[in-house]
Amino acid sequence: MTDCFFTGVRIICVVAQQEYNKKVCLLGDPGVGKTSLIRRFVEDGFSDKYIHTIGTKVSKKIVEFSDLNTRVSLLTWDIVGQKSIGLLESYFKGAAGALVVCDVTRDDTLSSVDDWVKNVRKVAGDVPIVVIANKSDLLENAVVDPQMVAIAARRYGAPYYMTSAKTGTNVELAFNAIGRMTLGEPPLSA
Ligand SMILES: Nc1nc2c(ncn2[C@@H]2O[C@H](COP(=O)(O)OP(=O)(O)OP(=O)(O)O)[C@@H](O)[C@H]2O)c(=O)[nH]1
Ligand SMILES: [Mg+2]
Repeated sequence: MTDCFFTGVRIICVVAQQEYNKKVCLLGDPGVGKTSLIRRFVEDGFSDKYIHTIGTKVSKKIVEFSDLNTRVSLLTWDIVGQKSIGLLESYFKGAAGALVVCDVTRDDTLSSVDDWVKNVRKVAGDVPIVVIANKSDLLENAVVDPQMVAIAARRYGAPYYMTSAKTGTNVELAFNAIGRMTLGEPPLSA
């Protein structure tokens, strides 16, 4: 909405900030770091303990895109990484986008990315995707080649980010990217 005021000398127009709520799902095999990425993004924290997610947890963080004069309440949906579609249907419903996560120390988690993208798009439609290759701090154990991540991401028209929930590297960038993409805007590059 735009309000205009006549001050006697000039007309001043104030464009009101736009506000949106967007649901974004975290997908990926068990243990890739979905819960840890959300914790880093929302609370700026990390724990080495692995506690399987049971049920669904929704967290909220407001993101400001000043260049777009827009605020987005990102509702991040987290569940355990099991692929049985019946269980996941209600989780995917209404998603405006998805962050699909693999673990750079486990090759099979990159192969699964394709299934996760298909499953979410089957329910939510052709929503924007961001591919995340997580645990980039574990350099000595890395088996996933960033080039392979790039090739996978290109198939979905998605950007990709090498992240570490442990150190925080690129986490904010990846979540901001999906936020912008839910508005139909391109992501900022890494
Ligand atoms: N070194 C390192 N460890 C990580 C990172 N992200 C997550 N972890 C660890 O990996 C394990 C699994 O992380 P979670 O965030 O629980 O994984 P998840 O994908 O939510 O797992 P499910 O809920 O079972 O699907 C935990 O021990 C985390 O501490 C990371 O970036 N670097
Ligand atoms: Mg979890």
